[in-house]
Amino acid sequence: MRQSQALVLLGIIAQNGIAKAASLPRGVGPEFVKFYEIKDTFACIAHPSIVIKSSQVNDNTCDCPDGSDEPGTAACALLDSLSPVQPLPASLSGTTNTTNALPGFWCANKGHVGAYVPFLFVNDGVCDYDLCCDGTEEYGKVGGVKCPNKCAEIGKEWRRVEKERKDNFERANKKRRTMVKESKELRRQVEARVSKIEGEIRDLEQKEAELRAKFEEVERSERGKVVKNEGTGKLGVLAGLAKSRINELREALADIVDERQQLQDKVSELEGILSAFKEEYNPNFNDEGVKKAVRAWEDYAAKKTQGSEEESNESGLEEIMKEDGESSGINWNEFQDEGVTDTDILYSFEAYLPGPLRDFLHGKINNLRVWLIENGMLADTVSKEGESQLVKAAREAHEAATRDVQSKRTTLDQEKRDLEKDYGNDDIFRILNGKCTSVEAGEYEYELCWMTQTTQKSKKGGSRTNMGNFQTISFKESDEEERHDGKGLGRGKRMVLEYTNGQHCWNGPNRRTDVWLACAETEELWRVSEQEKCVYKMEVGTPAACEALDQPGHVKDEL
Ligand code: MAN
Repeated sequence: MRQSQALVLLGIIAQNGIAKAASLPRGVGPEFVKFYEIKDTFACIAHPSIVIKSSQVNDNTCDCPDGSDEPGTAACALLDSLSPVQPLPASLSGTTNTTNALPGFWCANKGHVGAYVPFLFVNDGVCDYDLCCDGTEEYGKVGGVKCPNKCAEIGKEWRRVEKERKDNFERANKKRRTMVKESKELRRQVEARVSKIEGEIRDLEQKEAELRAKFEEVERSERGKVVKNEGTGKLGVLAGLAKSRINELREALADIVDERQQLQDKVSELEGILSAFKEEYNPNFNDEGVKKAVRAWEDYAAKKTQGSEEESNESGLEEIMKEDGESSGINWNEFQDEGVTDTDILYSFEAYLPGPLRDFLHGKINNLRVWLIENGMLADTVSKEGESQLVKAAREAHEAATRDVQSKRTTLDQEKRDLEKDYGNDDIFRILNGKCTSVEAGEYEYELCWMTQTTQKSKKGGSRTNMGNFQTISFKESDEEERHDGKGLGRGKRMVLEYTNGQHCWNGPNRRTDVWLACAETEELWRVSEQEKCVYKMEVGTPAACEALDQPGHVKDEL
């Protein structure tokens, strides 16, 4: 008796669509399990106020307006917002949202990756192995179709391909890390240049100020027709200019000597290594390469002992680099303090005056003349064309210094702008900056030059057409099938380098190119297409784009 009651109960459970034991209604995906728990009734997922009998689940009739009562059949496959209004007891308006609450028929695909199959594919007489390798979507045997479970072999092949992609992705990522290091080093070099140039500018500005003062002084003195200078007379001015030039050259020489010393230290270190190598290598091993290296070292060492010229050069350089003074180099005072002025001939009577009085008088006359000229009482006889050699030299020296400062400032601005430029995350495109990669497509050869411009050139010849200048980095959504060779953008967010404002297109816009990037081990311009007239799309593989996790080939651990 007890046994027969139990059988009846089992029969009831078996009739119900909703799972009464461990099993679920056919086609329910893992995230929807909670809606199909053991109950006698079923509440439509998007309309829980609509409750139907659990036996109506998967009975091949669409009862819920959201199709959730048919997870395992194609009964609600054609639900869409254009469907006629459903009679809905719980809806006051009588209208419903007719979007299906379920994404499709769930194929568990044990041994591979589970997936949803569109409801229309359920029992349509076709084995959809690309989505449903276990063949469970064809349980109706429509037209005698039965789909054997192929998950073992499909899953194995899928894992092999995914592993290969994952390995590729990891190698590409490793390359990216190297590129990041190289880019960082490039940035460091630019920063070092910036601080060096800033120092040089400070020195040049100081020199420029000195030369300006000197020039103004010379000019002022010339106006009064009395030349009085740092030293006196033209010779004094020229001596001053020559002195600063020589100091400059001496400093440059000192820098070069320093650099040479560093290189010599390195050579000595390498010689030490080779000498130890020669002593320690085992001549009994018949390694031709090692023997050759030892012989080469011996020849080098023999030649080296012959030349001792370096030292004498060394002492010559030391002598040149010594500060100028009475005992070395040029004694500038001799030239600057000569005590002779250009107007001494005119004013030679001064020569008969005692020294201090002569200087006093000389200064006063000069100042008076300058004052008279500056206040318009005496004609300024010195025009630029008619300026003396002395003023000319001082002016030119000052102008040259001004030019030097300006050119350094321009270089500094360029370097600073470069530091501020957006080279992408981790400055990654710094290392690619200016490098180019090309591909032939149709009648053109296309070229992408990183961070500068894109161009096309007809294979028949002619000049390059600018297809855009690098403008900015953006991100866009790609929705492309993944390719078997991995050379494609796939699906997901992709980095896009926008090149705009290229050569004007006849009857169209200025050319522009969107350079779409995907992660790849090597830099490669995969393909180019003209999306619309003079608007181009380049698809490019590069390790630089390997940072995003949704890149094609990136494997999530789904198994
Ligand atoms: C050239 C090329 C083409 C472009 C036409 C537009 O032939 O730049 O890509 O479509 O000009 O006239």
